Parts: sequence; C-alpha cells; structure tokens
Amino acid sequence: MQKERTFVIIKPDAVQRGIIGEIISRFERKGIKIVAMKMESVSRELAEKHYGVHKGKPFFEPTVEYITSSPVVALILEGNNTIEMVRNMMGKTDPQKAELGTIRGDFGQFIGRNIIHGSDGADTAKFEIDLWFKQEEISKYCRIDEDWLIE
Ligand code: D4T
Repeated sequence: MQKERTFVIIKPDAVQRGIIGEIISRFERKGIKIVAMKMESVSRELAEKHYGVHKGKPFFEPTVEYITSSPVVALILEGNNTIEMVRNMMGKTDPQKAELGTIRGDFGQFIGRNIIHGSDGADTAKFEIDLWFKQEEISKYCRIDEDWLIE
C-alpha cells in the first residue's frame, strides 16, 4: 500500500453549519492522520489558482465566490491510499447523487454547496498542498494506532 498525502477543504457551508467536527471526526475514526490544519478566509487570488483548471467554465465564478464567502478549514491528511479513500468518503461531487454514508451524501443537497473538497489525484494533491501550505506548517509524527491499522 502507498502512503500518501491529500489536501482537503471543509468548505464555507460546512463551517457555517457547524459540522467541522463531524467531518474531521470521520477521518480520525477511519485512522487517517491529520498532518496540517488551519482556518482561513480564502483570497480571490488563492481561489482562482485553486480552481484554475475550471477557468472559463460556467460554474467557475460561482465556485470562486462560494469558496471565498466565509472561512474554510484546510487540512493535509496522510495515510495509506489516502487520496482515493478520502474521495470515497466524500462521495460524488453532486450531493444529490452522493450515496448516503458519504460526507456529501449525508450532509449536502446541492452541487454549488458540496461541503468538502479533496484532491483527485497525486499530481493535484502535490499542487494543492504546495499552494495552500508552507512546509513548516506540516507536522511529522506517528499516531499510536498506526501499527494496528494495516497488517
Ligand atoms: P471539489 O474540487 O470541490 O472537490 O469538487 P470535485 O473535485 O468533486 O469536482 P470538480 O473539480 O469537478 O468541481 C469543482 C467544484 O465546482 C463545482 N461544480 C462542479 C459546480 O458547481 N457545477 C458543476 O457542474 C461541476 C462539475 C463543485 C465543485
């Protein structure tokens, strides 16, 4: 299994609705390690860089407005196969189509308010981690349950 890092944003709607803890707690209980975490009011510049691949699409501007509308919580998560695992835990982009039991399926109703972001691949994870965090903001440590999570 591949130990890897992914980048997650708990989006403005989740912060406003008071479900930061619910979401983080799912990752903790799954055994995924938090190695960086901060609350941030996202600048337009950062938002446009983050969603740069979507520039020109009809949902680009609303998505930038949404992510800059209120503080977010940004995290780096680390573990085995974490990119795919976190995407599976998040569910489909559109909460209407996301299965119950996933974060978007359980907490969301609308694609323009979809609760959470998680990197969709190794290259994206690296790009997003470098965009949002400085090296010194990332902690290196062992969780005491690490030896009990995988064989
Ligand atoms: P994010 O990036 O927020 O984690 O979402 P996904 O990785 O799951 O999905 P995405 O990059 O395709 O979309 C980015 C962002 O734009 C919004 N969006 C997307 C939207 O409002 N309408 C749309 O049709 C799509 C495709 C939601 C997420």
